This record gives sequence, structure tokens and C-alpha cells, in this order.
Amino acid sequence: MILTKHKFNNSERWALDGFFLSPDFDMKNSLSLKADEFTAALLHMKTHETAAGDILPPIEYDHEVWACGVTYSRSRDAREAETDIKNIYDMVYEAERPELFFKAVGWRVRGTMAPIRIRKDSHWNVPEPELVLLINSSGEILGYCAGNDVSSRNIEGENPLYLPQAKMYDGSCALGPGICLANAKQMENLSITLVIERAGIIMFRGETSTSQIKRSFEELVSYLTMEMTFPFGAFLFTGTGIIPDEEFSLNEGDRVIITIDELVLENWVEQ
Ligand code: DO4
Ligand code: MG
Repeated sequence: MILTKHKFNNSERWALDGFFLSPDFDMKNSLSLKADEFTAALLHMKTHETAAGDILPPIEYDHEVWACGVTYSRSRDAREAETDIKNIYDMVYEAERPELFFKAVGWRVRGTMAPIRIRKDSHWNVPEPELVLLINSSGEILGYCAGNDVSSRNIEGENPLYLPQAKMYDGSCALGPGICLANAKQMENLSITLVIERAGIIMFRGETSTSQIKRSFEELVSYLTMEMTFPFGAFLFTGTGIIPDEEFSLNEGDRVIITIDELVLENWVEQ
């Protein structure tokens, strides 16, 4: 089951598998339901109206988006190479406590077929293709979408304390195209691919699988929810397992296509 959000008649409507949900559907309050009640509510709200209108990011304006880091060995290795401050990424990769950081508030998130951005004060920028979890207010995993944690490598590499500036700015967070409802077990072996095109030419192609992640999705959620309540649920990036080679940096106009199983998130880069 895939949940999408659409711009329709100057308003916004959620849809399930291509059919609008009733206009009364309230995503935020529905995320206080338990997982089985949430699915039942969606089925109850499904209409026979075919969904139409541009696809919006599958999130509400004041939802919080959080992110985990260094959960795949590729992420640890690339970051150890980009910084002079040694071992911190090794240490967090091996530590019991994962890295967690705030990424975006819902209104700042871009959807599929929308622009993402690179910072004007950064010269080394990459997309990070990640599986993003949707959790409810009880911390249950309800599903996932594809996410792009667009990042500046030189700002984070200069000093890890600059991470919020490397990762949080307008156009640095994309989610979409919809939310695939699934439990953690069903997410254990999903393929993730990243393709970057420049003027119609493929500049980079990388692939991984969620089976390569160091930690379980439940573990990541348990740290996020340990000392924070999310009455309306939350989104959680689970870290990247694909980082382009050191020579690569995003340019204005590049197309970034992230595929996670059947979900395809496509964006282009604006300055
Ligand atoms: O430590 C920096 C952030 C790591 C990250 O965003 C990732 O591994 O995906
Ligand atoms: Mg990341």
C-alpha cells in the first residue's frame, strides 16, 4: 500500500494506491493510532475517486524529520577520508549509541520532481540516498519513503561541529514519492540505487541494500524516541550506504534519481 499526497483544487489530499482518501482524513492525528488501526483507518477513508494533481512531499508542514548517520561502512569510510579529525566516525560506527541529528521541518521538505539545492558557500556537495522511516506516536514503524539527505562534504569535513550547516539548509531534504506501508522485517533487504545525470549523461551510479546497515531500524527508532515524544509521529532518515567518489560534486542542473524498491524519488539541483 502506498500513501501519496497531492495538490488538488487549491487544496491538498492524501491518496492510497492511486485513490483519494476522504477529505476528512487527518494524517497528523492518524499517527497517534497504533499500526493496525492506522491501516484500518486508511482503508476506511479510501474513496473511489482517482487521485489527481501534482505529487507533494508525503509529509505535513509541522512534522519533524530526523536523521541517523554512519550506519553503513561506506558512510564511515568516506567521512573518515574527508576530515582531518580522525576516528570520530569509526567511533560512532562501533558505538552502542547511534548518531542522530535534526534534518528538517515538514514545510522545508521537497517532494519528487522538485528542485533540491546546494549551498552557495560550499564547493563539494553530494546527494545521500536513504530509506526514511515513518513512525507513529508510539514509535511503531509504519512504512518508508525514499529520501535525499543532500550534504556539503567540505563543510562537515572542515569540522564535524559544522554538521548542522552541512546538512540543514533550504532544499537539502527531499522525500517521496509516497510512503510505502511496511513493517521493519519487510524493509530488511530492499535495494537502494542512486543515479546522477548531467546533460543526459550518467555521471554516477551506485547501489546498495538495506541488508548492509549496521543497526536495526527498531534500534534507530528506539534512540530517537527514548527521551522525545512525537504526538504526531515523525520521519527518520536511516543513513546512506552510497557516497560518490571523492572527485564528484553536484552541479546546478544535475538530475538525482533515488530508487528504493518500487519508490522513485527524482530531483534536479538548483543553486
Ligand atoms: O556524520 C555525519 C552524517 C552521516 C550521514 O548523514 C549518513 O551517514 O547518512
Ligand atoms: Mg545521511
